[in-house]
Amino acid sequence: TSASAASAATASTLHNDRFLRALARQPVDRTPVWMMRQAGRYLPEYRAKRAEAGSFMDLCRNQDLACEVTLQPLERYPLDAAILFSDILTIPDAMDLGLYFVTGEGPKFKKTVRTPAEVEALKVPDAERDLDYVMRAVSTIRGELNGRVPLIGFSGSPWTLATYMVEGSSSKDFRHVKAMLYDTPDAMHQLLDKLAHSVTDYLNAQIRAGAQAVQIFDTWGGALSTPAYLEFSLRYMEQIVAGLIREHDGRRVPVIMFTKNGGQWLEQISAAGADGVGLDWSTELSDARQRVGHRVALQGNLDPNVLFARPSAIRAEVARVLESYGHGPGHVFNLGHGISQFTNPDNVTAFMDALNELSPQYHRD
Ligand code: 1CP
Repeated sequence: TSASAASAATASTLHNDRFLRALARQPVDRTPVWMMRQAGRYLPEYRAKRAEAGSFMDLCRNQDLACEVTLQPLERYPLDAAILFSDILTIPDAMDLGLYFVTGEGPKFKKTVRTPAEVEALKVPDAERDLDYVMRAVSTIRGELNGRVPLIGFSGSPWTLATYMVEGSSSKDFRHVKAMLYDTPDAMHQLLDKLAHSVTDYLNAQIRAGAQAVQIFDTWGGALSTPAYLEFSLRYMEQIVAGLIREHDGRRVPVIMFTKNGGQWLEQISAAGADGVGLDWSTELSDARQRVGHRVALQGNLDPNVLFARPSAIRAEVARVLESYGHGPGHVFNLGHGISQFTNPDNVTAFMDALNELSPQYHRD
């Protein structure tokens, strides 16, 4: 197919490798940047495509539409990476839990997983077969990017996926999943182990299809106590990282681990085998850098809600985040969490302008 031919042709040519260099803690001319949820509802062109496609999952399942919306933010902004347009909930969907979306309420599942018998019955999907639409999107995007910037693949962490599967929807208090964790820890471990195998297979399939880096989103790890985080979240991410393809097409495939509200566990997270660690805005980069030493690159951590302020305030915060990390390599600029759907796209322009003007000085000797 044209997509696989194109990706074979571009395997060795990457015109902008700042993002991969920063993750390898190699020198760059300016700080690379991408934004969590950079393709999405804050962009009018995304809303138009989504209306045309029908539902969100219709967008994800069509490789040409998924490719188009992946590239939309790159047409507007000087981003240093693209991220696959998909969702973390594709895995539980492939486990036949019946994912659907209710406007204004977010994701829901027809079936939940709460008892040992329900965990036992759960199948581990075969990513190449059951999530083939994701792999088609990855190779289509790689072909269309044509080496412009690297493509990031992603998955949810086992714990974060489990919160949706057990609760059956988004949650604020995680009551069912925490009851399960404390009442039947063995069943919870079995669920997380199945998810860890599923995620490993899924990310490796994305890497084989052309993803040049992968990020594990542990959005809800920060809701756990310290011992529960180490036992039920970090341990399974570590298991995944140990099973990933780390070199493909002659290049290292870096892994980024992002636990929202995980700053207090940075020492343990940075020892879990990832190349980069994502930080939300509650952890100061200067402090984080001291704590991890040279073990990992750091990604983050502008508060996404700074983008609701005026351009001068956005610029001041971008300056502060750059100064907090300080001079030298190893910083990937990002938001501390996903961009809000209510963000004015012009404020993102102000963010990018500030970053590109202010960051080069941090990369001179
Ligand atoms: O169009 C729509 O109405 C759907 C909104 C939407 C979008 C644009 C959802 C539903 N998912 C996505 C895309 C998405 N989700 C991406 C790719 C886009 C990009 O980054 O450019 C990624 C990486 C995700 C990851 C994701 N989905 C996470 C982890 C990251 C995070 O923000 O914490 C989580 C928790 C989800 C679940 C999910 N899917 C969709 C929504 C609205 C949610 C969040 C629900 C909740 O808050 O519990």
